[in-house]
Amino acid sequence: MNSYYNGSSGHTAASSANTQNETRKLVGMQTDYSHLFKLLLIGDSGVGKSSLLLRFADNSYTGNYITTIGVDFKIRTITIDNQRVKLQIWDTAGQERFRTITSTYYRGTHGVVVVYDVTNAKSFKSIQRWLLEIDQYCESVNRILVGNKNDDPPRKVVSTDEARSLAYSYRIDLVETSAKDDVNVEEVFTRITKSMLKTKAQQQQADKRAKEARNNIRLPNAMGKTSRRKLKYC
Ligand SMILES: Nc1nc2c(ncn2[C@@H]2O[C@H](COP(=O)(O)OP(=O)(O)O)[C@@H](O)[C@H]2O)c(=O)[nH]1
Ligand SMILES: [Mg+2]
Repeated sequence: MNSYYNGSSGHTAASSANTQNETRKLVGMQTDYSHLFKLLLIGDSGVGKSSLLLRFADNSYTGNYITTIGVDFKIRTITIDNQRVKLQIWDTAGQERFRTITSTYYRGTHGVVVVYDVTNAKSFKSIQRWLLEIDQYCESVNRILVGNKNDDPPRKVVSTDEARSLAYSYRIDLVETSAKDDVNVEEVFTRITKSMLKTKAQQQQADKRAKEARNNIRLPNAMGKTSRRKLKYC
């Protein structure tokens, strides 16, 4: 089944997935997953974002540029530590060429896969700019750096060491992949999903502690109202 959704309907699909989940909970029905995460693929045009998504979601590959006009996301559910995790993975519809990726695309995101092409130095240079953009839109989000097209050693111009040191300076993981030869693609999504699960558990703990603290002390603010500040994520 083709799980791509067209244009703006993707948002409807995303929110309707949440609503469906809520409805199922209300009527006591079982969902086939315990967690739903939104992931984004970000990076220069041509680095292989759509190819990575096709490989991960459909286990297929095409040697052509994939025109993703009007495309929103693909879904795959994976199991980690006995937990079913549904990943809703969004691909840019080529907007990255015009640098017009907007806050709408980032909204509600739990994780971002930031991709460069190991055979293209310019795409690696862009990484800092992409990371900056992610920071602008998301206060707290899991990120992973991916060096794709790592399947033709003579053409490789971004060394693993160079990429590793950039990843280290941003405190993020680096994985070198090949969507073409299916190398490390599962690894990328498994790793970031583990991080998202960890973050979610930490947030739930923090929320619980904050709730307990609020129940103990309610500090009035200048307007005499009780403050209920909530952390904003994406
Ligand atoms: N050698 C090689 N080529 C790849 C790989 N992934 C994608 N490509 C090619 O790179 C081009 C751009 O890929 P695409 O997925 O459309 O890039 P996007 O613009 O980032 O979505 C296509 O010709 C792909 O076949 C890979 O892992 N290895
Ligand atoms: Mg694409």
